[in-house]
Amino acid sequence: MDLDAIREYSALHAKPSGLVLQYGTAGFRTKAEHLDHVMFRMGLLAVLRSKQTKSTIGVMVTASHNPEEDNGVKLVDPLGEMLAPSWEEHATCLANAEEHEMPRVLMDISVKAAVNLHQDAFVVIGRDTRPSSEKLSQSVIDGVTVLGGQFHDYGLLTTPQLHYMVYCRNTSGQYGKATIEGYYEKLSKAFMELTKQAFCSGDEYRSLKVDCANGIGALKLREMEHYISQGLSVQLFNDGTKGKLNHLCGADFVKSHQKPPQGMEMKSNERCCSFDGDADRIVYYYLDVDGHFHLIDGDKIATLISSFLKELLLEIGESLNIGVVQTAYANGSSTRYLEEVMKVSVYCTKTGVKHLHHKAQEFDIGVYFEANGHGTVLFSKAAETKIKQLAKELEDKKREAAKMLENVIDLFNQAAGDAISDMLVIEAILILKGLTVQQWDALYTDLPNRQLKVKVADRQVISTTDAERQVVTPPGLQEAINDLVKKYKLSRAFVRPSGTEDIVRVYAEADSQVSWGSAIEKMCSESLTTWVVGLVAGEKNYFNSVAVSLIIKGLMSDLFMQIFRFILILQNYFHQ
Ligand code: NG1
Ligand code: ZN
Repeated sequence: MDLDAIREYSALHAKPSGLVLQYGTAGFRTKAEHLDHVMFRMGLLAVLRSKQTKSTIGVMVTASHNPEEDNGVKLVDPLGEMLAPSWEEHATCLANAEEHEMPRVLMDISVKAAVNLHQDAFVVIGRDTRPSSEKLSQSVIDGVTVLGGQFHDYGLLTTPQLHYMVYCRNTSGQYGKATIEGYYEKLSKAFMELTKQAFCSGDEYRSLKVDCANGIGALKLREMEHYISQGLSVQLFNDGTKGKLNHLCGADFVKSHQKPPQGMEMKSNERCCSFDGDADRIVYYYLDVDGHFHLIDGDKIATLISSFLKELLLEIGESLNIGVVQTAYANGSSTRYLEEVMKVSVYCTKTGVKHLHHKAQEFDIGVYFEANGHGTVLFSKAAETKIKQLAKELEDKKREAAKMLENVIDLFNQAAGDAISDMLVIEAILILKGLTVQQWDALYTDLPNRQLKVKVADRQVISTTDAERQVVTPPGLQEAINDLVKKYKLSRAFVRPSGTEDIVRVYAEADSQVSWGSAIEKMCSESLTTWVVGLVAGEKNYFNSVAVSLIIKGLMSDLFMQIFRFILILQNYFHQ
């Protein structure tokens, strides 16, 4: 390790002193102008990780659904997975080391992780369309080269495409060709094979409107369009030619506001979907004839996919086990439907795809989706081999089903949740089953729910257990939630600190039959008074329990939202 060269280059990417960042749920994320040193250092770290694993490592420059001014970076491990937890800690230490300590911290990491510094290193880099991404990815490259690593810069890629490239490179091409054409060819071949036997082929099934969040998804879908045009016609909106990335559009906006994105022309009953800014999430939606908006989120995507897979398995007569993995944000109706109607096993993990991915690997077929539309399906090696063998051996209908499964395996991105790949799987299923978007939506009815962000002085005062469904600290908060929840039918609420933003998230859902009516105003104002009193008296915890109380009591009320905004304004006032 040439420490002098590292020191010299690092000075060109100097860390603002005192800045502390954490490698969170999806790497580092903050305002782009604070990230130059982090990028350089992640280039260094990627080289160490590559040497240690003797594999290609990925570095993706993106802040996904966050505003255009933000950026972020995450490392991709050899099989296309998220970085191992012990290396997340190394990443945090390295990013936060003050300038003069950085070379020592780098050495410490290589000693702790037993990195053979003589080993070769190879790093692949991708970036999204943010204005800041190009320069930041150059800083990553500086980090890689100063430590003697080789690299390939893919330039503009969706996040899941970079995961795919890493996976291909570390399996000697067995998973696919590590080029953008290789990706398009693999997916489009599987999609066309899968849909060619489809019975129904009316226009209604073959056209889809896609909101690309003004992000990378638009560029990549446009490149891919002609590969799939015989099976599906996509009409792109928010393609980045006019609007701002993720602004009033994209999967995160649609899911959290439960309304259509701006810039999309929707007619009733048309099937529409939204990607997020780096195209690893997707949600569907439509307007009914009365103009009501219907959201089809990750939970319903998981349900559609698992019922399709289950039918195919029944057809071929194999009892491969399917597990569906969700987080606490999954709507209670989806969990009930999966367990009680479809009779599949459902598991809950902590938020963040790395947790879901890990759990899904335990099954022959692991279906995982976050409610926000981030997810994929994993097939174990044994299941894949078995399916391939059956596709050769079986006859007639059984063989057809096995072949379909074979194509489904190829169509899913097994390295990471992927909006393009998930979209093609969903479209294929709808075509094959002749399902309209309304019929899909009608599988079950979501419980009304709300998710809010709350700014607090220190989000770390909240710690949780039981896959984030129970609060451990501060004391008394879980009891307050329990007291509220038990008053309402099918209700559930939880609070957890975000891993990607400096906020606390509050979630609540309850049966739509609950009468919310006239008591809301009174309850809200009572709670507001109590909260202000609590805050003045220095009871920091009070805000959270009151937020839950408000949410659960006022679930259906616009008035509630107004009052809640008022609370936030007041809270900021008290924090000044
Ligand atoms: P945090 O900020 O930890 O809640 C959010 C999403 C996650 C995941 C990550 C990474 C919710 C409630 N949380 O995490 O599901 O997608 O961002 O992008 O949607
Ligand atoms: Zn994303």
